Amino acid sequence: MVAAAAGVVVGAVGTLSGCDKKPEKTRIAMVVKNLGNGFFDAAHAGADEAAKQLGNVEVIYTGPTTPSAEGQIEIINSLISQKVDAIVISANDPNALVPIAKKAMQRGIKVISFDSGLAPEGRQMQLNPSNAELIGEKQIQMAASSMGSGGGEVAILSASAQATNQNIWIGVMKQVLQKPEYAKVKLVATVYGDDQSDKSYREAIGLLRSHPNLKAIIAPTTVGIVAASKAVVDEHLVGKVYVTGLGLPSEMAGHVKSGAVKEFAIWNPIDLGYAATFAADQFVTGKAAAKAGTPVSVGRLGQVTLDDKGEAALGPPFTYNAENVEKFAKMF
Ligand code: RAM
Repeated sequence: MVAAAAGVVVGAVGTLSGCDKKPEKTRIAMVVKNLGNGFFDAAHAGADEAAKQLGNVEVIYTGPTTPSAEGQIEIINSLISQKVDAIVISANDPNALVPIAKKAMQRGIKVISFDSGLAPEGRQMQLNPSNAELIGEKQIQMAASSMGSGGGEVAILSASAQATNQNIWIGVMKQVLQKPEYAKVKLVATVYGDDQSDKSYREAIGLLRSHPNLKAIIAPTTVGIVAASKAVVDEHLVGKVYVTGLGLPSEMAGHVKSGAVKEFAIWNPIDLGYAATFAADQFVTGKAAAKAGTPVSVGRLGQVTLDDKGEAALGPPFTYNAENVEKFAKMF
């Protein structure tokens, strides 16, 4: 890896060396929200697995240091001049990246968004980890069952304010809270930790101090859920405030043990990175097309079908608790 511009790191592999000859390998760039996030490290491992299986694919793993659309725009510009074959991106903003993504597509680069999507006009396909309704509802269910039958105040600690995926899930959560069975669950605040550990921790402490009756924090981000759990432990609120949301078993096992978390959920991030990379190669080789109803192969995971918005989804999220978290902590 080399620093290509202030605050932006671009993988150095696969640059054209002095001549205009196109490299024989298919180069797929995975652009993540930001580097240093264990969730995306796992997705990267999945991308490498797909590349190995496909044989002729090289993965360029890259992303800004902090999750911003500006950082990703700069990176995509550089990938366009490197003439990569495909960009697989988890977008920091659904709309701000559309013009640069369009430019990439005009130059023949296939653009697939995964995890956090781009608006339809900015990509050939969006691969969701799971169905958004399921993900949103699951988190409300977990918070309600952690709080018990009396319900109480709940707050959301999200990633960055423009993140496509978190904003969709928060929208679903707000709708689910209208259901009569959640009448006693009251959402009192939504704050943003920008998928940065320190900011997420500060926001969590802020929630705990400004809402003394808070009974649960839902963090629909693997970075936020760790920070919120630590804040609950540090404020001596274990047993009074429960944290739940989306986390990596490897990062959460200790917090299930501490009692800050009873249960949390996630899908397999290795599979998600694998499937997105495999699908990108299908577009590069002309085996897949951006058309509703079209099946796209995702290798060992079978195939997905594009809906009328060009989206497809993998399986349902899985729930982790004291009984199974250690086992999965070894995987991701
Ligand atoms: C963080 C990122 C990612 C999200 C997971 C659950 O790692 O925000 O986009 O899918 O959490």
